Amino acid sequence: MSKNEIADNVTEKKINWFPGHMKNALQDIEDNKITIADCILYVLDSRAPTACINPKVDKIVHHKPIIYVLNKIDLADEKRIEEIQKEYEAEGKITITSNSSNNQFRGAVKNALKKVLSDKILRNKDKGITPTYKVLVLGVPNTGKSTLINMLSGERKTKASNTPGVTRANQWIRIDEMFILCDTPGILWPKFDEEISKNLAYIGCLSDKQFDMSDLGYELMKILYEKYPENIKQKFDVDYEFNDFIELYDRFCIKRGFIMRKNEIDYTRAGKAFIDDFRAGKFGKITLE
Ligand SMILES: Nc1nc2c(ncn2[C@@H]2O[C@H](COP(=O)(O)OP(=O)(O)O)[C@@H](O)[C@H]2O)c(=O)[nH]1
Ligand SMILES: [Mg+2]
Repeated sequence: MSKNEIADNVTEKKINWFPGHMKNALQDIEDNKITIADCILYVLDSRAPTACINPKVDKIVHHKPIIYVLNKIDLADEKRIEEIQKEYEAEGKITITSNSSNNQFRGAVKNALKKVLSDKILRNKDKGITPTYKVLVLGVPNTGKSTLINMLSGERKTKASNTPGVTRANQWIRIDEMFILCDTPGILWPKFDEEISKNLAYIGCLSDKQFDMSDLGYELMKILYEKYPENIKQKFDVDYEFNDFIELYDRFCIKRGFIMRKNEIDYTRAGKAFIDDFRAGKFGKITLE
């Protein structure tokens, strides 16, 4: 198949995005966790934050205070995130930025929790009680929920991994004398719009097995070239003329040495490598939305 045909192809295969264990976890959150939670840390990936907002979760948590954590800020376009924060705040959402891998964000996240619960904390203080507040940590797979809890507690209390779907059971973890946090498995929803599913795939929230990596890598590079041309030009020393992006993409593949026998380009290996590079931040700080 030529790259032209690949580009015209639809990337997704028929996929069940909402397997039984996610359905059960969502039910458990709805039936048990949400009633006792004082507030929610809703962890989004700053490279595609709006794609991480789950319409199914929104329906069940709207009556609790929610802090939208724009996480992985170290990999994202901070200017664009400032704009997105303004858009969210105009909708009445409370937002903070975070890098779960960096302890320096601990204070800011805890302060946001204290702020969002300030009325409750004051009322309890007047009554002379200092309860432990319960915080539910939600988000699609791989946005950094477990890493955030570990960072806040200062210990590795919950397992983090760069493969989506590692946290299965809901676990409560004490982070200090004031808060206990519940780590939840990432929850998706059954039907995605195509752009949302691609954005979630690029940032690693969906299983790669569900995608044709050759298509996914090509489409990502095309988007990056449109949105962040300088980053890509610098990375690949683009100083030559080209007619369309397909021609340029072939040059990227050749430059990186993704060639098979008979001088054919190995699009699968190239696609996967470009996706890995993007996820590792090798094309710079990028936000896709
Ligand atoms: N660069 C960067 N990586 C992060 C950040 N937060 C989490 N990660 C990484 O993202 C991957 C998924 O993290 P994890 O906490 O398991 O996500 P969860 O599925 O939401 O619990 C792991 O490889 C983490 O090291 C962050 O703020 N910045
Ligand atoms: Mg986890």
